[in-house]
Amino acid sequence: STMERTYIMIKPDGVQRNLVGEIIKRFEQKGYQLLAMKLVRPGKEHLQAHYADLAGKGFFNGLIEYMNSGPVVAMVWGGFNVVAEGRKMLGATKPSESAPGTIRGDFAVEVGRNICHGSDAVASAEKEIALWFKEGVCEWNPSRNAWVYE
Ligand code: DAT
Ligand code: MG
Repeated sequence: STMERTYIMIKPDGVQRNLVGEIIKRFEQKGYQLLAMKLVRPGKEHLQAHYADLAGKGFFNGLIEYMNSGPVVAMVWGGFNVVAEGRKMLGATKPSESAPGTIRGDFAVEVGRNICHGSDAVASAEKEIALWFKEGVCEWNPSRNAWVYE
């Protein structure tokens, strides 16, 4: 579709397993633009707000415990169709269904330890960016854009 922004997060297991650089590398090499990034441990209330849509699920409490177990890397990436393309790069929610070559397909085994998050739609991306980056993001014009976009 169009130029978009998405919220990408490296979950506590991704941080603990030293996959931060690997995951950032894939988005950076693809040609997407880093707009914001921080290492944070925001607490349960914030994580419950992030996953509010899943509050009725049986795995919700376990999900919040897992997400609260250590710092996460919160990022905003921009680019053409980056919401859907970013989800493709992460792979299916269940690593057992994630294709090899995707982040989850290459580095994760279980759904409850799937190492990364990506917004599922433009509207939820904007909601998540507002939740995680109340301070706003960084506006800049990458000089490489002329070599990524025609
Ligand atoms: P995604 O992260 O691919 O957007 P989701 O929004 O449906 O998937 O769920 C959010 C997270 O919750 C997911 O990354 C891992 C966890 N989760 C989802 N389904 C689960 C299940 N059936 N059992 C355990 N954890 C699950
Ligand atoms: Mg989701």
